[in-house]
Amino acid sequence: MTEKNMRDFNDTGSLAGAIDFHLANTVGKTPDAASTTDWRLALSRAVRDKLIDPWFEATRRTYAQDNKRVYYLSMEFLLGRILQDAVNNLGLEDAARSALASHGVDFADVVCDEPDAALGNGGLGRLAACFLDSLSCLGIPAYGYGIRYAHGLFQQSFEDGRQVEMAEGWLRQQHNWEFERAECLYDIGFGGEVNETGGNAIWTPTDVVSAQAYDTPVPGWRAGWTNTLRLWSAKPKKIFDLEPFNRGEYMEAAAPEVLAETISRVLYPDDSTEIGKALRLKQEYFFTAASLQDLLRRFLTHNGDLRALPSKVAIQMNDTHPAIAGPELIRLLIDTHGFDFDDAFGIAQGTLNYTNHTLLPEALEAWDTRLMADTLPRHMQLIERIDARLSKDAAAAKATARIVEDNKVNMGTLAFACANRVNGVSALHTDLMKQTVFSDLHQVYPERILNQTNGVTPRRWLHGCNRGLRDLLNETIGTDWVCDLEQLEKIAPLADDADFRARFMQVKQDNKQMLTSWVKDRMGIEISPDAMFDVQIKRIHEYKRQLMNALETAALANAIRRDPDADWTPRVKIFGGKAAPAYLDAKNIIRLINDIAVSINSDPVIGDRLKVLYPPNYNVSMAEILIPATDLSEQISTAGKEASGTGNMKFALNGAVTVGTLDGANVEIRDHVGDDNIYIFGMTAEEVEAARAGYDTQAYIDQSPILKEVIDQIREGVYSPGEPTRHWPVLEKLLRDDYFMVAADFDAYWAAQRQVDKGFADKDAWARMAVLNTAHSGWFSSDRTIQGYADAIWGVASLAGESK
Ligand code: 26Q
Repeated sequence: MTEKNMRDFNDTGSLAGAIDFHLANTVGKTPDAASTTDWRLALSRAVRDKLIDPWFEATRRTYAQDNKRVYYLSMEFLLGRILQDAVNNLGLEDAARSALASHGVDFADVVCDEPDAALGNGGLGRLAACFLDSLSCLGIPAYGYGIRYAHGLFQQSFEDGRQVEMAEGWLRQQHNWEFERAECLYDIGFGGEVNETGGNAIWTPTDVVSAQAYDTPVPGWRAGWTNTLRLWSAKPKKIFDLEPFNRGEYMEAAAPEVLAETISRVLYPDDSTEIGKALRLKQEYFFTAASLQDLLRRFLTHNGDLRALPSKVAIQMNDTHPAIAGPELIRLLIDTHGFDFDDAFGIAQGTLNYTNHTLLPEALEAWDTRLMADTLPRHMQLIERIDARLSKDAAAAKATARIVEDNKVNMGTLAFACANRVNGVSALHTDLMKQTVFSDLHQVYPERILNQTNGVTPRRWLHGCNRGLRDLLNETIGTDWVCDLEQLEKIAPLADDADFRARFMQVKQDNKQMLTSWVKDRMGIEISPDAMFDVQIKRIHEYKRQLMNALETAALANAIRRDPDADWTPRVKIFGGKAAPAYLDAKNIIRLINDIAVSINSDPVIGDRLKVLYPPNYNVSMAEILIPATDLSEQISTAGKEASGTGNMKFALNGAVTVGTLDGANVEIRDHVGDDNIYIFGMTAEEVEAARAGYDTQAYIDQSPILKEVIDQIREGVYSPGEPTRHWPVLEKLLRDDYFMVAADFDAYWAAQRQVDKGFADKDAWARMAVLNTAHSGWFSSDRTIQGYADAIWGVASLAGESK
């Protein structure tokens, strides 16, 4: 950033003037008529203006230096709110606050008026958003590519305890952060047939839609560097068919528009179930093909020879959702640029990389060969050729690995075969990749798999969401931690300093007080900020075992009722998360949790010793409120099933203690914070697999009187008095197929929770643990993760701070 810009940034007067200007000229309101939304739009415009120069400057430098660039292809970018993040990154908070205050407007109200950009389901999409932030913070020239869904993740409400979904509509309000690129359009074809002429394949699609670009600037810290997130929106290729309209057939006239726009209309709400929907495949190809055309065009304006592509471009495929990039890039190289298959494959493979985010079989994408051939006939031909190549390599390594099997195209194998590097997202997950799902491929290409443990951006997940802790850290160790998070180690010695511990815990208490008011306002429930706040927030999935938490909650209520005067550690259990609309078992668990909450919260014998909350519509913004106020972070997935987790990192960073299994990145969190500062319980990944043979749920229940009592109560309808059979499906599933071993781990979980009770009762010891969790969490910055990708996968360097 130039000095002049820096001056502008810090100039309260200039921001206030810009807000007034935009309120009048962009929003068209006078201050006395302006609503909170009007102020938000005016402030957003004023802030956005300040991004423009640094954005142009970064773009200019990227072009001037012509260094290797990163393209991050992701179906999901779970950005959350943008305004506050931009204000924080630019250091404009004080200026914005006072400018609005001079009009009697509250900054926090304005910031909270913005709807979340919820273009993602959960971990994978939020990771992509953290990566964008870190790429900009590190000054790495990069583009995010995705889909501009008109409707993000559905909104959740509860009716009678049941999840009800409503369409989300973030674009119904003015969206201030993007620049529409009406001129940036690419044709995307579907269907049709392939004809050979003179040895050349000519694909003639039956349907063609346009992909139109929308650009959002992504500012790094103090806008030292700004990258671009380019999202594609589907538009009809032909503007409008006047003929049916003139005949009065208005629906027919609109049909092509509707069909085209359907492609980018809505985010699929399933986060780990392969549903094989044709529209989903179209979405995947739509954004991948548009992105590849766009990046090739950019490459070719500077470079004549596509053989240099791997030295100038690194493409990261975020899971298999963009895995059609392999065949598509090869197709473009052969059919448009005249390469032969082997050369095209070599260029593509040198350019592409693949990140795997799950080993759950139901989440591994596989498309019917019929659907693939119908939708993308030329790609199906190329997939067969890639497969033939793979099977040759496999035979040489005495392994078997095929892309096409049982009339399915296995997208994980395709992505792997077309990638230069393949990575897992935690140490344990990467080991399991090598041992299980990708063992054959690992044998064929033993150098290809590597690990890059996930991370989270400290800008949003500490600096942005936890003002109290931010200020305490700034005062204690200076401000460099924001972009160099391992500096947090400096507070580790202060865990022994009673004064610092008191200040640290006062911050936590203040955050809990704020959450207490929020809960009162939102849910009308009174909780005590002195209780332990015990939080499990994430998508509802059987492997994440919210059910185990719910059963433990009910068991704890039983224990309290039996002996109300014992020395209980008061707890507030908070659940948050959405279930995929078609995932009935997960929805049943939601209803059970809500029923357990009603029963416990209305029991005067239990009182303040235990409260259960399930605020609806958990999203990024809710996480930003809950995480800083959490004492206990629940990370209790069946070992071997959670690839990494990133919520676990956000909690530890904000001084929560984890109760968790040795799964995903919990293992590395334990390594960093130390055994004494985390509660680990349950079977290891190896023990889980060993326990599968002859697993008997009923036997585990019979051995555990505590669990058995709760199961019996649920069966008798204790939590659904008007309808005793309501929760039988949950029990039936558990008894028939406890695949995620809730029963086997229950007693260990219960015991760990009783240790947690004791731990929390010792205020000093708990404060020590909390401080050390923050102190030792610096490694979990996504800056460290991105530096790892830059060094080991992409081979790119930072341009920030380099001479112009
Ligand atoms: C696939 C096919 C059809 C429809 C939907 C999907 C689909 C969509 C989203 C499959 C998976 C996802 C998302 C997966 C996900 O979020 N995985 C999480 O990724 C995080 C970041 O690496 C990890 O921390 C979590 O452990 C992992 O569960």
